[in-house]
Amino acid sequence: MRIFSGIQPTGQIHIGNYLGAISQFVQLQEKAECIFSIVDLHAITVPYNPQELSKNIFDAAVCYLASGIDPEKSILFVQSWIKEHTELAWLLSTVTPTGDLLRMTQYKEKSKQLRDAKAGLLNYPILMASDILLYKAEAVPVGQDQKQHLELTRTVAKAFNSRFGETFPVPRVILRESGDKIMALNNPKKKMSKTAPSGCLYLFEEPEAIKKKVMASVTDSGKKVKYDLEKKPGISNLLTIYSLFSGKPIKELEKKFKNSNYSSFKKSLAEQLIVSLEPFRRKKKELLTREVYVREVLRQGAKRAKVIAASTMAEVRQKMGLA
Ligand code: AQP
Repeated sequence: MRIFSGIQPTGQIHIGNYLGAISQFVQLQEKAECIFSIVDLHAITVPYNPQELSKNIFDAAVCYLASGIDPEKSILFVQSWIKEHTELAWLLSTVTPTGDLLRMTQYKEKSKQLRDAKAGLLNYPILMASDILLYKAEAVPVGQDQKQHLELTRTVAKAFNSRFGETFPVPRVILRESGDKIMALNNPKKKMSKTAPSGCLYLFEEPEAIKKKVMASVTDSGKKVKYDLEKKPGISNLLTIYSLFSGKPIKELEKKFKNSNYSSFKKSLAEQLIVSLEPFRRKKKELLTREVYVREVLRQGAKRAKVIAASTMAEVRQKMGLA
């Protein structure tokens, strides 16, 4: 099975990105052919600073490697280095219904915040479809927020296949059963999001900051540490995080904290996170001293990705009558 997924180099990676997406990547690389990208062309669909972007691309590579992506097992590369992504995106735009793009929740939300959203933001899901289809991926591990874009990718693949003949597998989404939508620490009704830093707990956060953020996280007025998404979204989010990092089922945690108040539960969660995130911090520090190695991983990854991308494009051009 071939897998594709990406992360945007739009700033520090938070535990939502890790639990929803990257932790799945690390497991999948053991049993599937995995291709992971730093999707920089997606990152430029909203206002950005060019100097920061190039630093963020390097940091995203460090993050992938520090999280356990093994370049011997997976292909890791920067999207914009492979020109076929943008070429295929243009070709796929000719089979993508405009109405579907206008209906995308992410476009609606982000364009509302921006006032003068650009065409790139509207076309974002076509580029995402091209990322996936270029490698003929059969499955795509993502967080819940990307599920709708994946559905559009499926529509695009089917439309292309029916117009030009069987070319692309119709990829399925792989969502984590729990952890596919980690909520913001300061607002459990909103997704933890890089664009809202005050609600984020970052993967490489230092112990003091972990303690401070977890202790200050928003919960409800009740007293019981119990999973109840409707009535206790804050505590439920913290229980999910605790469970995923400790490997203990939520039921077991509820039992453990049956007689505890929120404060001692949060203290224990902070301690768990400090221990669980330590290896990520250590690995990141080590990788930051090995810049040449990190850049070489990206170079080799692009070389391998290019072979697959070029072969798909030759087929697509020929099927579309462009050869
Ligand atoms: N809160 C989340 N819980 C679970 N999974 C999440 N993902 C993002 N937020 C959560 C998943 O992380 C992967 C990489 O995301 P991205 O870099 O493409 O950024 P994004 O989806 O736009 O989400 P961000 O990082 O929080 O940025 P903004 O601020 O733009 O919303 C994806 O698989 C995503 O589903």
